[in-house]
Amino acid sequence: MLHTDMLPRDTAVRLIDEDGTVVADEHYALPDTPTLLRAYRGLVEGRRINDQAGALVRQGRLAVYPSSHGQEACQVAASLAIADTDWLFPTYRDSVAVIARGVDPADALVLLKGDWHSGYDVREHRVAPQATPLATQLLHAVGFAQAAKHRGEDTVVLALCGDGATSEGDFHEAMNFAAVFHVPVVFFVQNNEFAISVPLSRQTAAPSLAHKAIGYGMPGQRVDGNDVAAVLAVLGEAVERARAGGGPSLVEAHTYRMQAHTNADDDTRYRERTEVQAWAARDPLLRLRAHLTDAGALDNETEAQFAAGAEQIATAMRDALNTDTELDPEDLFRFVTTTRSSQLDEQWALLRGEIERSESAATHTGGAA
Ligand SMILES: Cc1ncc(C[n+]2csc(CCOP(=O)(O)OP(=O)(O)O)c2C)c(N)n1
Repeated sequence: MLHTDMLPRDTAVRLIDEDGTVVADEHYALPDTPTLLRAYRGLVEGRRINDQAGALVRQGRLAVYPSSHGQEACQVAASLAIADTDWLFPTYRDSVAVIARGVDPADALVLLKGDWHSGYDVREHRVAPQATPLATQLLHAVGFAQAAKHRGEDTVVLALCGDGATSEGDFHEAMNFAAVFHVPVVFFVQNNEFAISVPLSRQTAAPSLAHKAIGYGMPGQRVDGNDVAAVLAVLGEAVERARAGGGPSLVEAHTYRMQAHTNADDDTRYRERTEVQAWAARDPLLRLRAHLTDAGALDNETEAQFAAGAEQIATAMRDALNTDTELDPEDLFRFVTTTRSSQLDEQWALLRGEIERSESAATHTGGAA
């Protein structure tokens, strides 16, 4: 590959404009209508999942929820761009991508309820646990993809991270190892402009995050992260390159986090409302809806069907998360290691003693301890 082929374009790849008009591209083709309709259904469901999770936080049913409102095009494209046999390595903000991949919403969200570190079987849908320590999942993804390559499998790993995570040492190590050893991994950076309150301008002085790729010796591309068609096309090419033995690449999607970092954050302290409003006009749902409607591919009936499907998911989330769970405190020690160490036995004995003391105190005082 020529060095210049590793450089991203000067502007992000876009296939559908903000008003729904198709943009002709010399290299990337617009996905076909059935794929775009499937993506649109994913966007409708993703938005509903984000709204429902936010409501569950306000009701005290979830401790925290990092919303991907505004980033749904990236979430949906990430799940659609890979094959069932591929693997996804997501972050805390990628619940919609995890659910779009087939994980039960309630199982994905119990982590944020505080019940489990990861409430789903990672093997069932080939989705690694959602990582909170920034960029650690990138190293896991690279190691996993390298192992699959050694076993002779054609598995591709799609590793997600945010703009802030690109400043971590782990990001550097993952990129470098992947490029040197030609690992079948695609790094997908959702640049949503902020790492909590830190803007992109304080994160990097590079022309774009995609430009970092050439420094490691892999291709980088930038894409309009609110254009699901473009994200699908660019990610699709990167995934197929990796599968064909062409090695890793980096895709940077330019998008925007429409809500605060989490419910624990007040974004009015570090960004202007006018900026947020300007991005509302670039909403990924509105754009694809305009395109599909103009193309005669989306009518009211289909729209109502998608909305009803999304409502069903929201109802299932409410039902599952409004149910009080009975947790066994010993589970804290059960699943740490395959064989329980004497230290863990000791810690469990200490905790069990505490629990028994507080229960007997409650019985003697005739009420809660
Ligand atoms: C190693 C590490 N350092 C710090 C944090 C605290 N932290 C949590 S989210 C976050 C911002 C991450 O921003 P970005 O990577 O852009 O992702 P986004 O939240 O915007 O999706 C930070 C600093 C962490 N989780 N892990």
